[in-house]
Amino acid sequence: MMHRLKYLTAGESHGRGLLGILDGMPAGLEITENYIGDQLVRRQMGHGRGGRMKIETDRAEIWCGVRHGKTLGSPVGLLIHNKDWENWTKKMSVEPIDDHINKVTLPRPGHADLAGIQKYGFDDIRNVLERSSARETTMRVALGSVCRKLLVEVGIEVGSRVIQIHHVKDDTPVFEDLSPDQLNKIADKSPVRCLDKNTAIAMMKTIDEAKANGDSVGGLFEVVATGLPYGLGSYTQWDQKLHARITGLMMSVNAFKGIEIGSGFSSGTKFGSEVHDEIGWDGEKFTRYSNNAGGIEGGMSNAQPIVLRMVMKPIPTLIRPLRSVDIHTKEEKDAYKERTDVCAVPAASIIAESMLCFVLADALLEKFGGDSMDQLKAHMKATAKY
Ligand code: EPS
Repeated sequence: MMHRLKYLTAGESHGRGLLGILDGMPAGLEITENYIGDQLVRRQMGHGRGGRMKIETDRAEIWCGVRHGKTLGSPVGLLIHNKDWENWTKKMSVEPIDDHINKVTLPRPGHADLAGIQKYGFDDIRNVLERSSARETTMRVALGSVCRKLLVEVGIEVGSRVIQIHHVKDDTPVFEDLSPDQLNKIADKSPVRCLDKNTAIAMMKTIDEAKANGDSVGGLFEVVATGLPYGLGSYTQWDQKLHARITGLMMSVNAFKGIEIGSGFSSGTKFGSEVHDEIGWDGEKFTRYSNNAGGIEGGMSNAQPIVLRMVMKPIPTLIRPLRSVDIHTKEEKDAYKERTDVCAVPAASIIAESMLCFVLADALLEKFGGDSMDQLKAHMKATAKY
């Protein structure tokens, strides 16, 4: 789904750390560990997070691809150490060990556990859960922030906010004159990344109640991007379509179960005349009277803000576990439980921002090209239409 950029992550949740490579970035992009670190801090926040986030202070080291603060055009390599590793050196030892290690044998409904052991033929669910853990999204946010920096340099901003936790909804519309950066500044001050203070309090109460019941909750969030030119993506082939590329990357994130673009599912209950965004002319450029399309028409950006909504299911590790079966004895027992998050929806909104940054940077480089930032900017100045 990526055409010009490539990225790969590696690493187990309680292993030494996470590795990431981003290939295809042009030379001359200014990037620092502090810039990446600011995004990692945002991913660690949120009411309802578990004990792990108290242990980690996620920080990405730039190992390669950058010299004197600027990208070289070579692959950018990042490394994030897991602080928790020191508590897991035996259980997660790379070398064979003689000590007895308790195996995880009770698959959690909703997690990768059962399908994972069947697929790989493991007798210990830990071999599955270490990599399938959402810990991996730390590296996605780190690499995604390099893409974000490229977008910022050409005037594209990406932001998000939480609009629902369990049954508690925030119906506050985002004002048109609020930029994604301003949206993030307000949302980041809320422990649940929600714009309305009273709704945020109700959301936190719901999270606390779920915690008291040994349960977990999911929710919905909105992601927006502004400053886009016409024509990212294309209508000419299935894998060129911008919305297919966005949804492909978004749905690769743990626990993301659905995505809407613009007016999304609600457009199924409306007439065409109510859904499609009428076109105007302001003397210099085309304008729109609405943005129900969410910034994408015919698989291309249409110079309007991209507006997406995603749903995250409740995290499947439950402190009051569901029924399961021991993979060795076939006895019915409660599922495996371990330290977990009651709610990770605020963090999920940051991960979704990062995924959108990958797609937009990729589509931008595909359309405008350039081996360096100067070339990319010159190509955009010469041909981009807004
Ligand atoms: C996460 C780290 C994990 C979990 C969470 C996300 O750390 P640990 O397993 O040590 O508590 O907190 O992942 C899950 C709940 C899951 O089911 O995968 C992180 O860094 O975001």
